Amino acid sequence: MVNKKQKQLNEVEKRNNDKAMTTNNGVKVSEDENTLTVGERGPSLLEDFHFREKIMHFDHERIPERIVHARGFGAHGEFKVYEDLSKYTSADFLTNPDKTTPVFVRFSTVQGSKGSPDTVRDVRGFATKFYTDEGIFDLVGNDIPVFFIQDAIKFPDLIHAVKPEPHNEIPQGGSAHDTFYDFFAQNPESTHTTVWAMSDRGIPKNFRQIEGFGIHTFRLVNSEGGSYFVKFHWKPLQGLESLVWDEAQMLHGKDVDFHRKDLYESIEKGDYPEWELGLQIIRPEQEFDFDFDILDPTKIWPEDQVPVKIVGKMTLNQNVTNVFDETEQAAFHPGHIVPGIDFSNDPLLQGRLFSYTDTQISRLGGPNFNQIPINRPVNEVHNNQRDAMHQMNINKGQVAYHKNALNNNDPHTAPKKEGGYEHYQEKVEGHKIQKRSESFKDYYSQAKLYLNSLTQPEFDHTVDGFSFEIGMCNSVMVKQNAVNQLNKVDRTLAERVAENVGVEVPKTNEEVKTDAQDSQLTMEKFDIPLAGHSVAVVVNGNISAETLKSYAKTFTENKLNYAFVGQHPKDISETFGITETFDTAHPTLFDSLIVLSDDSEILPAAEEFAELTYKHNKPIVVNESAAQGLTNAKLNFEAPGIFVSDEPQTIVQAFDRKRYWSRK
Ligand code: HDE
Repeated sequence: MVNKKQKQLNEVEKRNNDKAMTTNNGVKVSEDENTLTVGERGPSLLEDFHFREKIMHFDHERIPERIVHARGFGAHGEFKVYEDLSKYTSADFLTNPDKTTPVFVRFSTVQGSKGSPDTVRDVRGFATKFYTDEGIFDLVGNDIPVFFIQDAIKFPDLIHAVKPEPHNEIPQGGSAHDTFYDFFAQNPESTHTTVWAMSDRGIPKNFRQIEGFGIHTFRLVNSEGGSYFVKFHWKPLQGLESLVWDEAQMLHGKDVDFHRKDLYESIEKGDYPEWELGLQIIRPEQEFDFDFDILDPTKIWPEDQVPVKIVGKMTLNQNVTNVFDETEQAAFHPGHIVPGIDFSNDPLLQGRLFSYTDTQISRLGGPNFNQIPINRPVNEVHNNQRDAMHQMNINKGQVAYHKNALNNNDPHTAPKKEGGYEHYQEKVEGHKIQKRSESFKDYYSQAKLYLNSLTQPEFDHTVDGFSFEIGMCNSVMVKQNAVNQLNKVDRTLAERVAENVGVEVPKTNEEVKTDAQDSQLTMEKFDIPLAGHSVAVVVNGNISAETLKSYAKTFTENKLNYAFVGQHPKDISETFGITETFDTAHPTLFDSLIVLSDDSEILPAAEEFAELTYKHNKPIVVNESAAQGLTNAKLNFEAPGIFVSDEPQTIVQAFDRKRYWSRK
């Protein structure tokens, strides 16, 4: 909803560049419409070097998409720490509150390919590149705090199970199919994360309102060599919101770019999304104090046992200039760390350390991918690595080895006190074995803990999520096995899903016993600011420009996005620069609805707009005439969140809740 007039102005500005077209060799091009031919209707000549170069370059425009997280969208920003954290870490960007560190963030889905819809049910990737003065730190996390597996060796199995099935390449962008639920049932370690993904967390409303989690346990190391276990969190200052599944599915068709558009337009408007960085810190001597293993990536550290310390803020304030050059070529890696941060022995993290460089070599065509602008650190790079595909530097000098006397042994290594990275000296000993630790074997308690933390509507949505996904499987055996798995977490969940998908309710109740409440904030508890929400104003009949202006004023004062929607663009005053018709606007694209009508009959399209907004539990305000005209629509005016008022301000009151779950 960026102002269209502003867009046009930007276009004109861009057009005012007077640059002659050249080939890649710098020769000016005089003709770019017609290939060189013999006569007007004769054969083409291969000596047309501009034609050959243009087609050759085009032929190679695509690079392999990411194996997972192919569909993504990125933006630039900055990070600032609130306080000096040198007690915990020597990392320069975490100890100096005056320092602004540039960042680049890429959000993504996991399952779908590059062109899949944004609003599928899936885990979202949340990868942040910090360009610190001591090198690049990548926090390559997700929007769900746990992962499906405990050991990296199982990653290809998980991904083969969740990706489109190989015999027919179906389904795209979703986990609602046999192989995923077969994996789920046969690999119980995936239970906790799957429960999160089937809850509202699997269908976030946008990227601005997701949390981020580093998931793994890392280490912070201070300048004295003292170390702490740490988990990283991103908390969105925009609050946390989700779609409803029916709405998400409609959006697959109405707007496949729903999430990327939201982020892009918020940043263009100067409405910059912000996240606070949180740390959960465990002292080394507390390592075995918990009833879960702190190295197990399928477990959270419950916030009431290990509180999240808020330490800094990230703001995304600049869109990329070119999506391919920056977002597509960004190469993240959990192994990109800086002095003051180190790894733990989490077996999933250890495996990732191999995978990410390896995948860039085939995706970005060789080991020089860190020379691509988006991947370059802001500090200087000096080493003896040379040559290889796509070398962009001209390395000077005779000497390319360490140690040397010919070049005064430059570049030389630097000890820790001069900023050199030294690995944490953890003492380890043991036998070489291939065995999962017994302490990783409780698969169900925390899944139950998460369910306990949900409000009733959120629990109902999770039942619906599982019912849809398991219901989409073809194999009755897979459905039954999946429900049997749920029975080990929560009896009510298993009973309701079994009923919905038509399989047996398991005979014995095997649900895990835990009364504890997880203090992880659920959607409903999040404080969600009003700014950035959107209103569709359906204009039925003749409404004066004055009235529309008074509504627009209220929206602007409250930082609400809005669009006037009518049958014809000309019905609505052009002074607003934003007009939509029933062909271009859809209730799923807005957070709320106002219906303004004069005495004319309510258009069927306006009625449908109101019904769908109502069904998706969103706030609705209608003026008196509209209320009288809408009597045949499937709306209950006694239900919560539907207001009859001629006052523009009522929409602010209606947004008191972002969704009225009790409506049905
Ligand atoms: Fe990834 N993952 N992953 N992953 N991952 C990739 O790297 C991998 C895991 C995550 O926006 C790939 O550059 C293994 C956990 C994000 O570019 C690949 C394992 C978490 C992104 C890869 C995991 C993630 C990736 C594909 C099991 C959350 C997108 C392209 C040990 C903490 C980053 C690429 C971006 C991407 C491997 C598990 C997050 C194949 C082997 C756990 C956000 O290297």
